[in-house]
Amino acid sequence: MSGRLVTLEGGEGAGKSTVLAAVRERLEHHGIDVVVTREPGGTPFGEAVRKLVLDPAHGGVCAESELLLMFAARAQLVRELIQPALASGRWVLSDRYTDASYAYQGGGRGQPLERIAELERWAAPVVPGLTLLLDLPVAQGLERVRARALPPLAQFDSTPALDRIESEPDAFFERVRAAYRARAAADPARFRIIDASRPVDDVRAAAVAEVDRYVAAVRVIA
Ligand code: Z5A
Repeated sequence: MSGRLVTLEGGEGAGKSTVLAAVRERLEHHGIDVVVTREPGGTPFGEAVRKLVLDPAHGGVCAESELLLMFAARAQLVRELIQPALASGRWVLSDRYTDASYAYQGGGRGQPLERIAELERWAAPVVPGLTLLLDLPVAQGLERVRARALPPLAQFDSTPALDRIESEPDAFFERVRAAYRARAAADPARFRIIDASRPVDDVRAAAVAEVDRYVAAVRVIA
């Protein structure tokens, strides 16, 4: 089998990190050699960009800068990790990829989708074979993230430590969710929507079942 790119997407607190290990294990169970990465990040340069772009100290960063930084990190990741891995027959499992730019910078910030598509064609031309979209109501996801971000001594300080994007208002995340769902509806062959509002074990089981179906389909083609 040749290499494939599998991506996990979703809004805040959807459970991507929680599901990632199960997806990786399932791919390995099928005898697939998997490289796991994340966005923004995944390379030393990309991780430095991640720190910069999520730093709440940069509250005034404009949407154009944010979009370009996401693609700067991604261009490096594609060339340094994704393309070499796929070329050697390995699979890549990424916690977020280009769909996140359509959702956050497109839906959330209102950047033109055609501009994002142009950046994608130029800087990140690798298309995922499977994208698992973990979808849940915004309020439920934010509740999870805010609970996680509470400091250890929350009885003395109840201000959650949120990054720059997590600090956006709820309406921003409603637009992000709508943009993700629109992308999934437009490309049902690639996307699988998973109801992430359920208990962790159910979400993991649904993700693993989608991985099984995808691997079986790829083996038929190969
Ligand atoms: N971003 C962007 O704007 N444009 C781009 O192109 C890209 C990214 C690539 C960093 O991403 C930020 O960058 C992100 C989008 C933006 N926005 N922000 N902020 P990230 O993926 O690193 O950060 P994140 O989306 O904020 O990840 P997250 O909050 O860690 O979400 P998650 O990985 O989906 O969730 P989790 O860590 O697995 O779970 C969150 C909490 O919920 C945790 O305490 C779990 O124990 C709990 N949880 C998880 N699942 C469940 C279930 N099923 N039930 C109950 N509790 C659960």
